[in-house]
Amino acid sequence: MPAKDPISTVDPEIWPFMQAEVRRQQNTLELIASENHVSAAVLEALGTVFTNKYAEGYPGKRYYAGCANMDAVEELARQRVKKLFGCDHVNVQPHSGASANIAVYLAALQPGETILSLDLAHGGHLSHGLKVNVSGLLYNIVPYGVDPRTEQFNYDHIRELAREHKPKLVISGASAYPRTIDFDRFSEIAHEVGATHMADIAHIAGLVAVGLHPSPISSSDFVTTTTHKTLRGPRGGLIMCKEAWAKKIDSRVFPGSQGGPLMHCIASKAVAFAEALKPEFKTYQQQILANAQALAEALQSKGNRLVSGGTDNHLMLVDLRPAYPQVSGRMAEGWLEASNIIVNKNMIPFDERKPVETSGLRIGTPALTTRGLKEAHMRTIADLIDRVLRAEGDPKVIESVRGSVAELCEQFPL
Ligand code: DSN
Repeated sequence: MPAKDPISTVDPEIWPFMQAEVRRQQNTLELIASENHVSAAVLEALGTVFTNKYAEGYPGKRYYAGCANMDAVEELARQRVKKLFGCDHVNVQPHSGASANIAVYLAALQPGETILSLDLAHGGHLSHGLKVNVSGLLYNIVPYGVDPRTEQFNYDHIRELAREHKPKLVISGASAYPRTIDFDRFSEIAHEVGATHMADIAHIAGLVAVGLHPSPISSSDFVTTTTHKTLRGPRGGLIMCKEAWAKKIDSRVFPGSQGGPLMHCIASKAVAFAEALKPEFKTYQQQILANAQALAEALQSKGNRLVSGGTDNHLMLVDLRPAYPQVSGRMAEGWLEASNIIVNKNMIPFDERKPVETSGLRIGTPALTTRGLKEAHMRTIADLIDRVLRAEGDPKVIESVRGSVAELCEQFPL
């Protein structure tokens, strides 16, 4: 429906910010590993009248009348996820990845029971056990980290921790881990001690969907993900599980932890899943990986140290200490933002700086790959990043880099 009263007229206060955000996204290089640019169709679905409807319950079993179209859309979304990932059961209602994880905890655990999960400071996620998150408040968290030498998982050590602490739930998955995750090994470790295994594939869901990263679907008990990172859908979450857990998972999402589903988001998720089922989506994921390799190699060739020595996926972690000992992640993030290159500061394993300062940068390629940038552009970007960091934020260098960024952005309109 064309807008009769456009936002610019109805709310002239908010409209300039919306325009400014369009310009910001167009005029910056987005390298935050968890962000992406959705298609026009995904965006259009978000702004539909599905937002007007309450639809508590599930297809065929709603608490309000008038839900026939909700049922059809949610069922389509579910069928598409099943096809995409090959799972037994899926719940597409979680409002976010964190909400999806909470629903799994409510299904798999009693308060006070133990979760074995990756330390946030080693690349984990706050919903996997941060003290001030519901996961850390309700459950006993035993963290595992990466090996100090390889900066990768040491599965034997994780197994020892599982044997010692007897968790009820083992969580795999990360927010800042550049290497392939052996999900089957995590399942073995969990099942050996009588625990269940939840794989949170939020970052790598797109890669998993097209077979470019091993899938946890067959070996794990629960798989959660967000829908907006490499999967390139709207902001949201979902849970996949074995049939035996289906009823419990559904009841822990609604009414356990959520009320009415966001049906406009579910419609938009369905559109994104349809896009992900197309052959072009695999080509896109392959290019994400090729771009990440090119960027990693170019950064390394300029003397930057990458945590674990490189990347297998869509992201890399730059350890700033060897090349720029005086530069923290916070400083680097700020100078790069001033240059219109958007990355995020990130803890590196065994970081001596505080989380607000950090010694690392996390850099990912999904968003720029969506815009059409290829390996040669990644080499240019590595050069621009390196120039800003070596100049320690010199305004003249920032000004010059902004010019190069503007040229690149113009070549690749959103
Ligand atoms: N905030 C997300 C990330 O950047 O990885 C995780 O939820």
